[in-house]
Amino acid sequence: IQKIYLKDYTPPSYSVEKVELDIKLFEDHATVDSVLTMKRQHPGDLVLLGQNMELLAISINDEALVEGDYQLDEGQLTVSDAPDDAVVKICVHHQPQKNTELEGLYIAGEGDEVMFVTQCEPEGFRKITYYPDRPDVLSVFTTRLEADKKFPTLLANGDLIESGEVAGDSNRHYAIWHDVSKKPSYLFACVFANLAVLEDSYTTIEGRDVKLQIYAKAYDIDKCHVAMQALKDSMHWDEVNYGRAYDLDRYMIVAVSQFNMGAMENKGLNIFNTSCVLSSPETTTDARSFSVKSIIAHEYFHNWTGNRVTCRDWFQLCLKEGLTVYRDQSFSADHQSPAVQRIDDVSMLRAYQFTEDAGPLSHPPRPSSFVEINNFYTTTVYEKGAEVVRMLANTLGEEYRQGTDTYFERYDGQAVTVEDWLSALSAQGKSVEHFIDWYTQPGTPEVSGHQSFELGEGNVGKLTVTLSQKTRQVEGYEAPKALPIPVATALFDRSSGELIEERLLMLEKETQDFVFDNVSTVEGVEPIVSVLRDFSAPVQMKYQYSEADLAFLLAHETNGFNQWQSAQALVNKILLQNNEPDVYLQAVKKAFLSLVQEDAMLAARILDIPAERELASAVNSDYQPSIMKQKRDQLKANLAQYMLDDWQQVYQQLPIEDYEDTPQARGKRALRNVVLDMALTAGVEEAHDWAYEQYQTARCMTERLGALSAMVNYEHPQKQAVLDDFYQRFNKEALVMDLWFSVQAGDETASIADIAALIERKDFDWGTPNRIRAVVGSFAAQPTKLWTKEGLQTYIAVVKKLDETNPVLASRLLQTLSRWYTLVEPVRTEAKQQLQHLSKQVKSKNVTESLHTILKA
Ligand code: BAL
Ligand code: ZN
Repeated sequence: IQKIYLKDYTPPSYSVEKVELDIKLFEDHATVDSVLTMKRQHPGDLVLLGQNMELLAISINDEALVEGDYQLDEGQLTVSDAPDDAVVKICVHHQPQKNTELEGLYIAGEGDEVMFVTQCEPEGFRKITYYPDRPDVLSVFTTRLEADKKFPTLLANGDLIESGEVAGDSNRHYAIWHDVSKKPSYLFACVFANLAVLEDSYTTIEGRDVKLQIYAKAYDIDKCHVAMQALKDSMHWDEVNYGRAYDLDRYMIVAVSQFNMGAMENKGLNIFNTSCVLSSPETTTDARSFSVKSIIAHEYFHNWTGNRVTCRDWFQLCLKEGLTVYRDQSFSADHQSPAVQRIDDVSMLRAYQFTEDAGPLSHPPRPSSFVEINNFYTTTVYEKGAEVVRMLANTLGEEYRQGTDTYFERYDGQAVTVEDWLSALSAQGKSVEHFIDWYTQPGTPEVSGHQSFELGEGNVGKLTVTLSQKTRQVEGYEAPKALPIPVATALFDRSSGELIEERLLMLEKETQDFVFDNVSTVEGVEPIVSVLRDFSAPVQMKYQYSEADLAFLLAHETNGFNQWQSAQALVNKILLQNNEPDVYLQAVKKAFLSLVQEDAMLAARILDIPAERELASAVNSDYQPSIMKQKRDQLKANLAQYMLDDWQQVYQQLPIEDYEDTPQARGKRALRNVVLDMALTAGVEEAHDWAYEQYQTARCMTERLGALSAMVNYEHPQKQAVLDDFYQRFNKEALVMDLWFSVQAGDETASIADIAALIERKDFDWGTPNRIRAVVGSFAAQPTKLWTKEGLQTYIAVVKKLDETNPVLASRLLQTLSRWYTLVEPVRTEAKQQLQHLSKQVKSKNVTESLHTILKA
């Protein structure tokens, strides 16, 4: 297995000035004829990459090459003495009908619903034809598609310039698309399908009329309006916030059920997992619908951050992903309570990225080596990458926007590096180039801190905040350096609860004192500092707070994120340090009741108790899932009991209302479901009736699913009847059936055998990652089941099966087991043995690399 290193990067020997593709789809195969107009740029061989295909013919400047004129091994075709100007013609043959990997050109769906689509990022184009398939080779593509007329929808990037019937064959037709923008091959896309289309238009700030099209199955087309509106909102948002307008006359989105990622930003032709584009109140929860909007925004924002300015090599993946995630998070924060947006982003970061960084898969946002780049589409590259951009933006303040303008002006049409990005941001005068260490150093820094106060005359004093940082040494990396860590703070007067001062502290050394002079207090009492407001840096913050301090901040912080964070810190003291719950219970009840009217969604979040998976990431040895679960359940039960009288009152203040898609209405629905769950935990008898009533009268999926989950999790006598009813109502809706599977796999009372039975069902579709994730994801979220002999056997069997058909997905699922070595015996040894056994059976590069890394722990 070959490892690739960033330090070995060399620029391509040849550019591709233009490329003409002719892709013909037949009943059991496809042929691809391509003409690449190549030009030498640097000394070296002419290298083309290709996999899983048969080379039928190759010529250079119309001279046919025969074996011996080129070398072909391990997916690389090399011509050693090619001319400086080379028109390379290639003809290949492959079978997308047999391609189950969801990469390259592949089949999706079955029967009447069959379609063929592409996924090229990162290295799928080489499964379509031989090509210099690397992100720093940009070219202008013209694509001819030809197929049977049973595929009336023929789409590729750019503009449609011609279409018609194939001469001499009235059953076949063709379409020719031309994309004027230079792009790397990973942004190529084409589609052969039978789809309906929802159309709209948008006029850019530059006056360009853009045709907007969302393609989906005819029966799904009325679920595309949310996405269409989000697309228009995103186009406007990017003009206002980043000064970026769209640059083609057409923007297309295609919905496909079988897709490994959420979506893909191919130039002018995004391909979306149906789960990330379809939305309707009856079939889609609020949470999912909101993420549809963010993902639409994410892919649209890539048009500038990724497509027009792209990555020089795949080590720079976080350059486009971190920046684009930061942009979609900012967009989303403008469409709901910003505190809730931040809470959700940080919860996700802590539950997944912190866990990844705490184990053998730890890597920096810009890794320095890889075997299989598909294994690096990680939360570290995406979410930690976004946190680094957030720190840059906050550090630069108003100069951030000028910095991004410089980035786009300087590098438009180029393939660049993280260093280029930092250099553009630094061009206004304030340098942020030292943030490069955040991109290259792995591990989550731990920041500890405390404060001291000297009171002077007239209740005015000097407050000193001492902060220290430490990052663990990750094997294979240099000794960790001190990083620039922006710590947003606010001082509060302890007696009045008033905010005194806000300040951004920049911790750059191992330990630093920050002095607040002349702090006026009301009664001379030491002020309290709220640190890391809005989670201003992706660190583990260990500030010396007493329970009383945290209760104070929960009551008085004006920053909703830090209010929530104070509740979380109190929970951690109970679950991880065995504190008594009294202070937490009082403080959280008070905060909850004061937030209910003002921000229902935030009120619901204040009751959050971190998921078992997140709690586990803080435990590095002898982790006992059942003990952790017991403690967590106990605390939840305590809270539910403590607020027993509130649930009824709050639930009744939240009657089912007509569906509205506003932050307030979504907040009320979220709160209603949380309160229902708490009431059931508290054993409120009537709550079973509320659940049943809510299920029956639900006007949208958030209400119906909330009720269904409550009835399933709390063993309602009608549990099976509502599951059957849900099935009857929605069994034609694949995405809703994913929820049906997920609720059952997440049912606390379900045994491993019950989960295995779900996997064995006929409608557990091994070709559709959404369905697999629905079951396996809910299963893996329950450590008490996953970390058992039978649990591991069931989980690993899924990975093994997918290793053969969909290695990208197999490897991602496997990564969930990366913390096996932290488990208490005998599960630790059991897990190790099962993983070792798996390593003898798997074939794909993806799973092999992940297993190798995981087993090193
Ligand atoms: N570029 C892969 C999918 C995404 O991040 O948008
Ligand atoms: Zn992306």
